[in-house]
Amino acid sequence: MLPPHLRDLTRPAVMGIVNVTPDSFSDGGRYVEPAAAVAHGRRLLAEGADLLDIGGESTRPGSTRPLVSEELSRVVPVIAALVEAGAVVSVDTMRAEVAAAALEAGAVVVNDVSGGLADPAILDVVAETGATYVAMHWRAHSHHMNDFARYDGPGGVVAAVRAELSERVEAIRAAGVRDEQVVLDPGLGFAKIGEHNWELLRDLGWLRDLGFPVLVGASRKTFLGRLLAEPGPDGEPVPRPVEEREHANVAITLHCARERVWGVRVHDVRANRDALAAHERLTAPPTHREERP
Ligand code: PMM
Repeated sequence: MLPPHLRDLTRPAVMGIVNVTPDSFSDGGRYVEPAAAVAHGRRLLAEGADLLDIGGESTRPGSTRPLVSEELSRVVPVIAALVEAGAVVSVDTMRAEVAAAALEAGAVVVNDVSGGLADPAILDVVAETGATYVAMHWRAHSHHMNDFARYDGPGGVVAAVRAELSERVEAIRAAGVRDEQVVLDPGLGFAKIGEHNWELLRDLGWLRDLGFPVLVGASRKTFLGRLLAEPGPDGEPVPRPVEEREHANVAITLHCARERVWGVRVHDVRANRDALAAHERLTAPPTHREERP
């Protein structure tokens, strides 16, 4: 289960991303050395991250999977060091073996982008340990996920993602995981084109209504790059570089706050925490009566 202080927040929890990978689309290679990843995690903590999401497998479109041994050696030492530094740690993995080792090293959240489809045994690990489990909407591994970005049935992408997440909830329950352990995520960019992401985000009631806390990960994704594209020398639109997409992401974070989302998964913790501080202050009940002139 989530630590109590993260269950009762009056704003979305800010999950800072630490990708210990050579090839993530947003920050691939920058934190592949354990010491660099730990330093980055500490920086995100100092900026106010409520929890850190540590991953050793890139899910960028087209990427190939690391060996289990590679994934383990990337994430476990970084998790241990950041738990030691006082962080609440989530492990971003689709593998039961990695989830088990990460929990052993002190992680308390398993963030599984496949929602238990890639390695169903991960659900047994979650059931046995009582860890919090983020189940994201997913259809296929990254090397071919774009082939599955079709939502032609009635109700389009929203109806399909809701139905597929509901099926995952049934499988998660069947494995013995308790509802209090579960968080759901719409999986922006995973077997989805930009239009699908915007449709899913517009009004998150469809997801909230499933009855679980919601996590949203829009940070630096391709659909924001396309939104902010400008014409290049040949007149064709050039996507905004990954590190220049944060203002748009912050707008999505504020939308998530209004939509009563439980958490946002972000690269730039400072920018998102600052925006949420202002939003919280604006929406809090007044603390004092206006003074008379
Ligand atoms: N996106 C990425 C990786 N892990 N986990 C969850 N729960 N939700 C997401 O949207 C998500 C994720 C890919 O982004 P990255 O390469 O910047 O980490």
